[in-house]
Parts: sequence; C-alpha cells; structure tokens
Amino acid sequence: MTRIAGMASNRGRNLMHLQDRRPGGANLAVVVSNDPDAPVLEKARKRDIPTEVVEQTDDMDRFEHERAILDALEDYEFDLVALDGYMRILSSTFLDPMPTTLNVHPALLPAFPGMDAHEQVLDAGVAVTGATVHVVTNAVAEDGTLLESEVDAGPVITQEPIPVYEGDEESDLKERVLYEGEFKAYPRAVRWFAEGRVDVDGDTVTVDRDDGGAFPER
Ligand code: 3YE
Repeated sequence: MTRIAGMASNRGRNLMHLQDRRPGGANLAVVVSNDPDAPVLEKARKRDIPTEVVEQTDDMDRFEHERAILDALEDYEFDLVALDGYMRILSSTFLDPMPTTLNVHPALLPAFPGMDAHEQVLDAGVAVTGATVHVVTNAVAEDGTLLESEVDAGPVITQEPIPVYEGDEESDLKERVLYEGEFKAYPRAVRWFAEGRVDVDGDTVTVDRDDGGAFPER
C-alpha cells in the first residue's frame, strides 16, 4: 500500500482530498508543515494523521532546515512525498534521500510556472489552463543559489485541462483549477503511482497513462 508524506504550508486541500479519496488505496503517513499556523495541521489532526512542524529558524540555512525535516520524517514509513502549496524550493539535500516527490501546479506546465500562474494565464489571454502534477527535481545550486528556471520543471506525470471563461478573475480560476483540475490530477497521479505505473529512474520518468480510454477520476 502506498503511504504518502504530505508537505504543505497552508490549507493543504489537495492532501486532505487525497486522504479522503485514497486513490489506489494510498493514504497519508504524516503531514509536515514549515508553518506552525498552517490550517492543514488542524485538518490533518481531525483525520488522525500524525503531523510534524519544522520551522526554519533564523539560525538555520536552507540545507539545515531540510536536514531537520529529514530528521522529523525518520519516524515514518512512506514511499511517496506529495507537496501541496509547500512554499519552499527544495534542494538535493532533501530530495536525494527521499522517495519520489510530487508537486501540483495550477497551470499546464511548462506554460506559466512560478507563483502567479493564474495572473500569467489571464494576462496571456489563453483559453485553456489546468493542473499539472510533476516530479520535483533539484532547483538549488550547491552554494545555495536558487535555480529559478528549474522550479516547476520536473517531468510531468499527468495534467487536467480547465477552460478559461470571459470575465474570469484570478479567484475564479483558482477555484476552478483546484476543484476541477487539481482534485482530479493529483488523485490520478497517486493512483498511477500506487498501481506501479510510474517509474522514476534518476531524471527519467516513465508513466503508463493508459486508463483504457477514460480517466475514472472524471
Ligand atoms: N522545489 C524544487 N522543484 C520544484 N518546490 C515547489 C516546487 C518545486 C520545489 O519544482 N526543487 C516561494 C516559491 C516557492 C519562494 O520563492 N521561496 C523561496 C524563498 C522563501 C522565503 O523567502 O521565505 C525559497 O527559498 O524557497 C513548491 C512550490 C515552491 C514555490
């Protein structure tokens, strides 16, 4: 059975959706947040999921913070890490010892990466946006420099398209992409992983995307 370590900085709605839905039988072994006030912590506790808070204190650099998260995760068994609104860029210090790490991004990557995806979508005037679940790959140089172009750039597992309508505002897109896009794409990606259909070998990811004509998550 696939066990997930979830990481979130805010509400963690995708993580809670995964836990309620249990795609492919997967469930959360632990929820980690870097923010002690993140609403996801209370929501996880209500579902009897263990929680860990690992703040980056002033005396810690990025790598020390990541090592502290690794330490906190030592007590748990999981075979997948799932980011959901986790507001940190991760380095190899964290990623190398971890199993496959996934992230969900609220646009159809490689278009519109970064923090302001919905704003970029509206500015570009495109007719279709969506959600992307991708593998998280290193985006920090050894000296700690952020490699911005490497963020949201890992191999794509699955995507769900969402229409953009005339008059849409960022809040409309945010909601539509979350509930109709991310809530389908993330469970699908996790189910495929649980079914052994995602093979990650270094930077090479092979995904069997054939669900026989239709995605059950629709
Ligand atoms: N890490 C890697 N690759 C990825 N994290 C996320 C996606 C993703 C990833 O594809 N390696 C906020 C945006 C982060 C930010 O810029 N944070 C900076 C500074 C934070 C601060 O000043 O407090 C940072 O160093 O993390 C998830 C989305 C990350 C978005």
